[in-house]
Amino acid sequence: MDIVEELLKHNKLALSKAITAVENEYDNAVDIMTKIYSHTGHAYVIGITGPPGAGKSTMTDKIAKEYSKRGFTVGIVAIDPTSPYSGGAILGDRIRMMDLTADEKIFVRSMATRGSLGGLSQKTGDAVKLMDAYGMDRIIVETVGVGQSEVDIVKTADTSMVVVIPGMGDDIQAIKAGILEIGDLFTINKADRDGTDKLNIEIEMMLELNPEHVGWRPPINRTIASKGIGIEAVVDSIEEHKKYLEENGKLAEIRKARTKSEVTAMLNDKVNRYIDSKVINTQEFDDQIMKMQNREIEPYSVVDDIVAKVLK
Ligand SMILES: Nc1nc2c(ncn2[C@@H]2O[C@H](COP(=O)(O)OP(=O)(O)OP(=O)(O)O)[C@@H](O)[C@H]2O)c(=O)[nH]1
Ligand SMILES: [Mg+2]
Repeated sequence: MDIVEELLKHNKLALSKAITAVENEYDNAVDIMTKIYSHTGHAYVIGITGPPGAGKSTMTDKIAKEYSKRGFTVGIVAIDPTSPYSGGAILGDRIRMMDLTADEKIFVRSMATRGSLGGLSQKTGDAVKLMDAYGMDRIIVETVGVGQSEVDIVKTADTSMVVVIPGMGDDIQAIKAGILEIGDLFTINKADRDGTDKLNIEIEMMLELNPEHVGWRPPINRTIASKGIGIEAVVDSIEEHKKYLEENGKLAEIRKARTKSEVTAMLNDKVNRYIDSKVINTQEFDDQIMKMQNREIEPYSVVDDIVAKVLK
């Protein structure tokens, strides 16, 4: 089958095959991405991040169903964490999201991290574009928010939601450190637990001190995701943020910045690969290094010469 043609006709098997091609860097991956690009830019992308076990998958499941109820199609990209924090979470995600596959309007795809987070953010971006070209109205990217790379993945999103839970103790420091800046929305999940009010106040105080959010005050919602409580309000908040970004021209702005950083990453990647194969891994380069060791030549002009040659 022609994967691109079928994908554009809303064939889920084609979508699945296209994501597999991108994930595994098959030969046809670049061709697929090239052909679908002009069909992207319609979906609205929501990033959901937060500490391990916060209920992100449960929440994603419920949000997708709420969107489906409102008549939207939803694609989900779940980043399978292979970090030591979350042993067994992979199977858990699959099981919890299993009943979503019964919904025609929803498509779920897990992506393995396999320890290569750098490449993962590009692959996540490609998976999102494939779902976008397929015609998904909303795309949710779920990732565990523990490191910078995960934060990068969330940058694929138009609206980012940070899920936190009461009783994290000092872990709130971790949220302060990196994730706070990216939160357009905060959701306190497991609000059936003690410490919800205290956490709410803490987040409010942090937001107070954070000058990033001019014009948009990130709402703090409370949910019990496992029971589906509070989900409608979360979806309302997401849609309000979308409206805010659109009405202020900010959506176009952040999407332009995203395109720029994506293309910059692609460019750097390509140039680095080229230099690796044509320069670094050559006998000539080895010889030059040896001469530098012996102080027969100096590296500065060598680098200038190489750059001039490569750019020619
Ligand atoms: N008490 C309570 N438990 C919840 C709630 N929401 C989710 N859970 C439970 O919390 C556990 C973790 O939920 P997940 O949805 O897998 O959490 P996650 O953030 O996706 O986890 P990782 O992907 O492993 O980081 C599950 O056992 C859920 O049933 C809630 O609101 N209250
Ligand atoms: Mg999960």
